[in-house]
This record gives sequence, structure tokens and C-alpha cells, in this order.
Amino acid sequence: MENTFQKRQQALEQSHAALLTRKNEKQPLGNGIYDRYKYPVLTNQHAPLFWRYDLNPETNPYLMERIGINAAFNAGAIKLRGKYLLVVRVEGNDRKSFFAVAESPNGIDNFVFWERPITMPETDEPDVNVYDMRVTQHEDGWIYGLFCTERKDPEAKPGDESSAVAQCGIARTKDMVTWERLPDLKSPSPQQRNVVLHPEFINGKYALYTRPQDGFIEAGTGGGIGFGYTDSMENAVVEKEFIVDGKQYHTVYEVKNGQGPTPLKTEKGWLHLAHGVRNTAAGLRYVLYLFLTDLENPAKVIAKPGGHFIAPEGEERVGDVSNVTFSNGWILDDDGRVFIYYASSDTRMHVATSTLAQLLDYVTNTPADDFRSAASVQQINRLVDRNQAYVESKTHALAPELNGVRA
Ligand code: M1P
Repeated sequence: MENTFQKRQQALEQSHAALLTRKNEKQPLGNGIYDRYKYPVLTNQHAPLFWRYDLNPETNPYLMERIGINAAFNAGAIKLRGKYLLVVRVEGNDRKSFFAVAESPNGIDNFVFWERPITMPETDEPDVNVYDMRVTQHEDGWIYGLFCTERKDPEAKPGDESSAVAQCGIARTKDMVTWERLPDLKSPSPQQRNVVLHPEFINGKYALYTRPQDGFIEAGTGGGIGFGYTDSMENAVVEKEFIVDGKQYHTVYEVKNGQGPTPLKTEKGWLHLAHGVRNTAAGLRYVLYLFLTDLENPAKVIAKPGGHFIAPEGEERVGDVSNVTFSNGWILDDDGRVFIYYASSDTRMHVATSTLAQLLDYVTNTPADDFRSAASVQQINRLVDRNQAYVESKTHALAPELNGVRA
């Protein structure tokens, strides 16, 4: 028995080590805006063996998995002490999500989970489920984690075991290991998800991107990326929310949308990554899009390309909740590279890399959505005209030389 146990342990350890040290490969060609990579950066299989297996042959003679991990997705991100850190939404086979930090030396592969998941303190009203942390390094000196805290709806009718209330949980840390839990956000909306802290004070106040919603799934009369202020994060209260970027008929964000990670400060404005949701016969489709807001007034949109920036492709399309790309973490490096961490289909984490220069070019030069098919055709025709004019100008410039050769 011992021999079988040891062999199995060795095989498990080898396969786990091979997964953790696998080199990622940039996919060829790309779209010029960003590069995708061959392998996900994190999956459920990256979870440490010692989280999942009792490694004592006496108490686990078959070396069975005792605690299964179902998925690793929707990660917040931060670069700290030279390391790329993801605060991952890890979901157990029991459907409970929790947070765990995974670290990489280069941001694209070799992600390894820290020894233990984050022990997130609870409030007086314990969370049933926590997920989708946005990490913000605020100018007040703290690193904040804002996340969704979900509890059973107290108004649920007898027999209804699925209605829930989502609210914004708040915690802060200096080292990503020890977290201080603060009271949940209070806002006028019956439910909140996708709440993100702006990294700078605005007129001496903390600023929050919100996502007011009527129900747990349905944004209803709510929806859109909201914005509001609070005097303190120790007792965060947003009295009034106004919509920065709303839902809109027949777009990729017609059903709902939500702010992704903390916006990035650039010389042209605040760069935002968000998700948009549309309806299809096959269910909801989640894609990512970018927009830019004013440096002085981050609630004012100044540029917004039409359509999606990243949508699920290939195997990304399939998972626990298929046809979903979701992002709540990105990292801007000192050299201008941007690591965009996105999850596919509520199952696994990927990275796409770009640069601030490319993303600003994309966000300022991609045509905006003009909301009609005919207008989309006009956009293509304008581009064809410009390309023809350019080719002709090149030909004319070359013509005298060619004529000379011919003569
Ligand atoms: O299943 C897709 C996503 O659904 C929710 O996002 P939203 O609030 O925008 O609908 C979240 O539960 C998110 O975690 C999940 O990835």
C-alpha cells in the first residue's frame, strides 16, 4: 500500500510541478492591440496539492483528493515588491469562493499560490460567498480590496433557496497577507456588484465606481457603471450614485455592464477596462471593452471605442458559465507594458499583454459605436476611402521615378 501511495504521490507532484513551471507562449500575429497566450495562467489544477490532499498514508491510504477545487478565476491584480500578484477567486467543489494570492516572477507564467488562502475576516453578518476582488493601491497608503459579498435574501419565499443579496465588502491590507475587514458599503441601491475604488482622492473624498442593480442577476432599472463619493472607507457610505457609462440598446452592454479593475492613470485620461453583457438565444454573453475618462473628472467619458476589446475565443468559450470573459485585474509596469488578466467562462485565468501606448491608440482611434448598421457600413467605407487615397498618394509619389526608369 505504502509503495502505491508513494508512487501516486510522486506522480501527482511531478505533474503539478510541470504545470506550475510550464512556459507560456505568445500566440502568433494577434490584432496589434494586444497579444494572447497559449496557456491559461491559472486553473483549478494550480491549487497546491497540500490544500487538496491529506498526505498522510495512514489517514488517506488511497491518496484521495479530500478537498476539490473547481475553478480559479476573476482575479484582482497588483505588482508588489517586484512580483506580479493575482488575488484569485478560488471556488471549491462546495461552490464557496474564497481569495488566494498567486505570484509570478514575470506576469505571464510560473504563477504559484501562496501557502494558504487569504483569511478574510467576517462582519457581524457573515458572508455566505465572497468573490471578484478589485485591488486598489490608494494614495492614502492602504491597499484596498473591494469584493462582492453574497448572502441569502431574507425576503426569499419559503422554498426559494437561490435568491441572494449582493453587496460590496471592503477590506484593506499593507502586505496582502493580513486583511482588516471594514463595514460593507452602504448605498441607495438594493444590490451592488463590481464596486471599484478610484486610486486618488477627488476633492478630498474617496470615489467609488458602483453597479446599482435591482436584483441579484438582473440590473433592472439599475445597471450601468455608477459613480459616487464617500468621506471615509472605514464607514463607506455613498449617498448618491450617478451613471458614468450606461446600458444601451443593441450594444455589447445592453443588459448590464460593470467596471473591471482600478482605472489606470495616463497622460490622456483614466483608462478603464469594463465588462458588457448582452442577451443571446444561448444565454448571456460577457465581453470586455475599454473607455477613457477625463483626468480631472474621472466620471466623464471622453473616448469609447465601439464593440468589444476582448471576447471569448476557442476553448475560452466553454466552462462553468460559458461565453464569458471577465476582468477585474490588470497591471501597468514601469516600462509601459500592461498585463491584462481575464477569466474565461468562470473557470480559469488568462493573460493578454499590451502597452499603454497601444491601448491609448486603440481607445482614441477606434470608431465609436454609432448604433445603426448603416453607420457601421459608413465607418468601413470611410476607412476604405482613406486607404485608397493613401495607396494612390504613394503611387503618385513613385510614378515620376518609375516613368524615368521606363524612359
Ligand atoms: O457569470 C458571469 C459573471 O456574472 C457576474 O457578473 P455581473 O454582476 O456583471 O453579472 C458575477 O457573478 C461574476 O463573478 C461572473 O463572472
